[in-house]
Amino acid sequence: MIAELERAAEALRNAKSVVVLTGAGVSAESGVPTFRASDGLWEGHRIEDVATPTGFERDPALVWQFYNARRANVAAVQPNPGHVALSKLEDRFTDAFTLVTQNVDGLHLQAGSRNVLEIHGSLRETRCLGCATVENRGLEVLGDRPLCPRCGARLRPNIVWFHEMLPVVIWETAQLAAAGCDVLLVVGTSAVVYPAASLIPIAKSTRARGATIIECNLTPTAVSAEVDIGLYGPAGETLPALLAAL
Ligand code: BV8
Ligand code: ZN
Repeated sequence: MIAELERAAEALRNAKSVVVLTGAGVSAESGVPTFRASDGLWEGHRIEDVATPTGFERDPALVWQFYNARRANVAAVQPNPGHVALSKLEDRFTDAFTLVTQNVDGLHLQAGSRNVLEIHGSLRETRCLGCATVENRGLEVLGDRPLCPRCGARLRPNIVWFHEMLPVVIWETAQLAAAGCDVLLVVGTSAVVYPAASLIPIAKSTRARGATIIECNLTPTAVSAEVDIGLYGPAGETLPALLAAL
């Protein structure tokens, strides 16, 4: 691991622009359940029942119960040393650093990361089905049928569900950053959800010699064969170690 750590530090030292892609694994040590740790069930619910537009149409109250439970969970947790290490890494790259996250828990922002692209939305935000207003409601638990204070229509979580498009400008920005980076750090993701996972081939293919891909994960993943450097262990340990090796 030491040799890999030194190779990863060397790649970062020589990088002009860095992109990080994070998934649920970076928040695991904060106590936020990962998405796939269970067998395709998520907090006891089937994904199609709680994280798809049809699931919301079928039973909006169940979906709001699921998201209210996740809001309450995230309200009770703190960023872990992995989140903090990524915010310190950004300090070293000033404006050539983009953190793309699949997570909706807001813990990167809470840890001080600044250039954060939340490509799957945010637990803190609601979106009105009537006037489309997006509001940051913090992590207060909303009822199971919250209504828009402006127009009275039903609210939904401002989250990208399965079968939904990612927010266009945010996703375009993420792709452009990945296409132009020297190092892509992939942290705590099983890399099976698309289009998020496509940032890896994008980073590898669009530059003359491709970016250096570093994977920081508890275990190898579906993309481990494609990465240049693998740092395996808890992100709360590997990321601070990587920062210290810089
Ligand atoms: C789209 C918001 C199309 C919800 C999420 C069939 C039909 C329809 C679509 C598809 C299909 N087949 C494929 C698709 C595409 C689909 C998809 O990718 N499905 C997957 C399941 C195969 N994608 C979509 O539907 C996307 N939209 O395709 O639209 C379209 C096109 C044009 C026009 C209209 C529509 C939308 C995808 C976004 C879905 N929303 N989140 C919410 O969060 O409430 S995705 C959800 O999965 C979470 O965001 C989560 O982050 C993400 C990915 O999971 P991971 O983050 O990777 O988490 P996971 O648990 O899997 O892995 C954790 C990793 O960490 C593990 O490797 C573990 O080892 C590691 N780990 C654990 N502990 C630690 C650790 N590592 C380090 N340290 C630790 N301590
Ligand atoms: Zn409204």
